[in-house]
Amino acid sequence: NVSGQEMDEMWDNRSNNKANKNVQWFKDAKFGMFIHWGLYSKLAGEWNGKRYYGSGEWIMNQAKIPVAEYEKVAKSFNPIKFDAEEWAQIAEDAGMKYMVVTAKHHEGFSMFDSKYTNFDIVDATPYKKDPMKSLAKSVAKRNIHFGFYYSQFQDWYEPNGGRNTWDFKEAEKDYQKYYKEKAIPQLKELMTNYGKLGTIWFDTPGGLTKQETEDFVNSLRKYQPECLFSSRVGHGLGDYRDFGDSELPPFTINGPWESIYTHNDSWGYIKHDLNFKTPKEIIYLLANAAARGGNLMLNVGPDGEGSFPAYSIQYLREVGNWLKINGESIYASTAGLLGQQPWGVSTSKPGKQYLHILNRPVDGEVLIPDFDVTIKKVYLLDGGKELDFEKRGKDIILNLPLGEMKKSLNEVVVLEYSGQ
Ligand code: JFZ
Repeated sequence: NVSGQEMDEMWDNRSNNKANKNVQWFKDAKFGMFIHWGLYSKLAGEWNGKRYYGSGEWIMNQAKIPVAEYEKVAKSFNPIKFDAEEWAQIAEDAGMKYMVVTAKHHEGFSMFDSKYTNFDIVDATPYKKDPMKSLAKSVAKRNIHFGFYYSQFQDWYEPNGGRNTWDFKEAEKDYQKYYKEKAIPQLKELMTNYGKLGTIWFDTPGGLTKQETEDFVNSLRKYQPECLFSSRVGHGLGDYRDFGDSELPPFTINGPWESIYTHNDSWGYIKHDLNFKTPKEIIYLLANAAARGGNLMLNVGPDGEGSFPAYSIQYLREVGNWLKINGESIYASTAGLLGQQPWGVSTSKPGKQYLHILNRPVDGEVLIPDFDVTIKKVYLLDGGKELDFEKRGKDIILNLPLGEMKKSLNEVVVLEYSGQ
């Protein structure tokens, strides 16, 4: 078992945690949308009649599709249903405060208009438009921070890019050349052509030494000094820490961080993956991330036509409805003071603990051990009904009005207090 401090130190090795002065928006945001969208979305987990499972965006690698074959997918990629306003509205209605969309994933295909390759959505597809232009605008209009995911090392399309071993020989790769001729110029395009960016979400570092990574990072910082970089830029040079899929840190972690989860089991769209997390499960993840001081960035995988899965639209709207009532307990909150309890977790604001009742006690009794404060008021966040409470030594006992709590999603109890 690692202690909270050890865990912190472990993460300090992955992220410098030198506070970027612009990181407060990120800490307050709590809930973001991740979007994986590329040519793999059109393949939807199937190649030559064979179904692939796991991560749909890895299909080129899973099926070892040669570049010459994969290029043909672009010729029929035509996401006519893509609607930037609709995507941004889904994020807003879900209560999400930032969005990170794949500009280029490991497959090497640019989902934006790039001068440095013809393997992009404008030059290589019948669609011929840059969806990132309108998306950036629609998102910014709603005061949601916009960002790009960019696979800076793995690029399976380029002879000098990382990790394509089925078309190219590792020994013949010149990573420096790839960074110089594609990754860096493309990142400059992303950082100068799409307005103000909240973050660049780098993924899986490689091919550069620590010094080279520092030079790489510094050369980009100048375009938008306020833009945050994710920790996977490598060598501890990111501005916030990322926890992997299905990895919620087990206790409070200081400094800015996010957990990334995907709505079903794949980042990129897979038509035979219907294992979508329910609104209750999403709220559970969101409450737990906030209770430990971090964010949840939840991924959705639109299909090759540009539509979100119907389940994602529906479930995200339900989460958004819950946040309209209970958002006060999430946004701009800090880690809870009560730790993990049998009934759930808490989040904090000055003079307040928000108790997220994730597991309702059968008898309605909620025990808050060892919280020696003067209570001013206890009430349900939804509707404001005051609750009875009792102090027993340093403990506090609350009684939930179970008969009146019929909703299926978890309720939040507000504890207003002084003297801590
Ligand atoms: C990477 C990608 O390979 C994947 O396709 C997806 O984009 C995901 C969001 O990021 O996969 C990773 C990389 C690192 C971890 C988890 C998934 N990690 O450190 O836990």
